[in-house]
Amino acid sequence: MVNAVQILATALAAVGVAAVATQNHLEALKDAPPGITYKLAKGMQSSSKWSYLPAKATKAAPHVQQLRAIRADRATSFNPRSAAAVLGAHQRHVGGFGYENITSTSAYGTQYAVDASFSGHQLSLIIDTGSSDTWAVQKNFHCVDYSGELLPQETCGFGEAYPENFQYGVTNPATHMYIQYGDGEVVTGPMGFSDVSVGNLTAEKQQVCLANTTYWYGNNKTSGLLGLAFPSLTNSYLGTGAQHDFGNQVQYSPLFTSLVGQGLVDPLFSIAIDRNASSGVLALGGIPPVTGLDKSRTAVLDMIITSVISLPETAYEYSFYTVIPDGWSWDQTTTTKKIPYIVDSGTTLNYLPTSVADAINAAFDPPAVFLWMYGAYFTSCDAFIPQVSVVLDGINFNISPVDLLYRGLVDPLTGLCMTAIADGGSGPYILGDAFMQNALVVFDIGEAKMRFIPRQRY
Ligand SMILES: *[C@@H]1O[C@H](CO)[C@@H](O)[C@H](O)[C@H]1NC(C)=O
Ligand SMILES: *[C@@H]1O[C@H](CO)[C@@H](O)[C@H](O)[C@H]1NC(C)=O
Ligand SMILES: *[C@@H]1O[C@H](CO)[C@@H](O)[C@H](O)[C@H]1NC(C)=O
Ligand SMILES: *[C@@H]1O[C@H](CO)[C@@H](O)[C@H](O)[C@H]1NC(C)=O
Ligand SMILES: CC(=O)N[C@H]1CO[C@H](CO)[C@@H](O)[C@@H]1O
Repeated sequence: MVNAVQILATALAAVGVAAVATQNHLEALKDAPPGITYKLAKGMQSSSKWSYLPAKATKAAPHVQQLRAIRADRATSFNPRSAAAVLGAHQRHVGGFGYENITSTSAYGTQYAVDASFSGHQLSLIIDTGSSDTWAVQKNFHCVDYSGELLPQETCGFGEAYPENFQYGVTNPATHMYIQYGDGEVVTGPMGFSDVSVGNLTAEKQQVCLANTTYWYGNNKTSGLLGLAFPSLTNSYLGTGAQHDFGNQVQYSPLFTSLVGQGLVDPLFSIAIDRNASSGVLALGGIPPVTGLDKSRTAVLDMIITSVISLPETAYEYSFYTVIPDGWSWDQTTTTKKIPYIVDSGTTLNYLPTSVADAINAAFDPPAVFLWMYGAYFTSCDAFIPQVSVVLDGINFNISPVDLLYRGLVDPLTGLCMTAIADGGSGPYILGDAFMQNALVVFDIGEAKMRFIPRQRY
């Protein structure tokens, strides 16, 4: 017998490629960079029925949770789970040219934390749209280095460890989570069940991990991570320790899938990032009550899933919500080449194809120049800023001039400031916070659509 949760899990797994590709945009999926696959996500309803959805998808969500930004504040630290970092690590691995230099731009990785609770105990968790498992570190965990050597717990940089055990005990049979994130971080520990609350919603008996061994670059504030990607990316394996190969994997219903399966929310969530990435809002089941939305102009795009093909020795499974814009326009110029872009709040800058990044940066006055040391473009801190927009579903999403030049990010040698338009090399490309600050992004998993509503606040 197939129950509703299974159907949902299958639908959310997004492994299917649509039978009919109706848009010429989808031609763009044929040219994936090495090590990357694109798949069109499959929704739960047939595509002929989605005409009623724009209204539904813009319904206000009562389940809103504030996000707090945690910025990397050291020259050598960055967010190893951002799309830029994951792809960079991967491309280094396969020998491609990609984002090698991003590690030195560090200060521009952003993480967002949300207040959640495990069986009523409040925890600050990083939200991650690229992975699916939800976990918190347990009290007596082992902090290790890349070789498994034991380090003092503080080295891993967690906030408060979760002091209790699983509310409903461990899974039967015993399983453990083993996840390796893009830049090498590893988290493992037993899996069990607890009530998990976020945004005033509680998933009962949610499968989670209480991590007992971690190789982790923490921020000293968060205790774990809340994964918002697909069930197919869950990393649970039979047994208590050593075996975590594909044959041992047992897929389970991750947090958001459970919230939907338990009838608590519609299958969509949305994220609004505030300017300067100081905070934001995660809304479950609808859209948050944020200001400046122009709901008359909602862009609706096919949801594409970009996966990093995992190599046996890396074993990371990361995947990203991706769309194909119509193109870019800046000043009097437009480009209409259709290319997939990952939408990622964990990446600060926008990463564009070299020719487009060059052209937009040349439109600053004085023109921005590429500094290899940072892998980014810099121009005078009082430069004239061009009008730049990304075109989504025929709608121009202007990127505010405030988001195009970081007046606070000054190269000490030249005194120049960094722009938000970076070179994405061979791709995939990224719409990061510099874009997301100008839109509300709706991840409509039920319909396999990404919806964007322009947002202006000045
Ligand atoms: C972590 O938990 C597993 C059970 O999943 C156990 O076998 C292992 O010994 C524990 N490791 C540590 C360091 O506590
Ligand atoms: C939580 O949800 C309940 C029921 O939906 C509602 O009455 C209550 O006001 C909500 N609380 C918050 C803090 O949003
Ligand atoms: C966390 O705190 C330790 C000291 O306990 C410090 O060395 C480290 O730099 C801090 N990490 C971050 C990301 O702030
Ligand atoms: C946000 O950015 C604007 C423009 O760069 C700046 O004027 C403002 O002070 C910033 N706010 C914060 C809190 O950093
Ligand atoms: C600091 C650093 O590693 N810079 C490198 C960035 O990437 C280019 C191209 O691969 C190298 O030439 C730089 O040395």
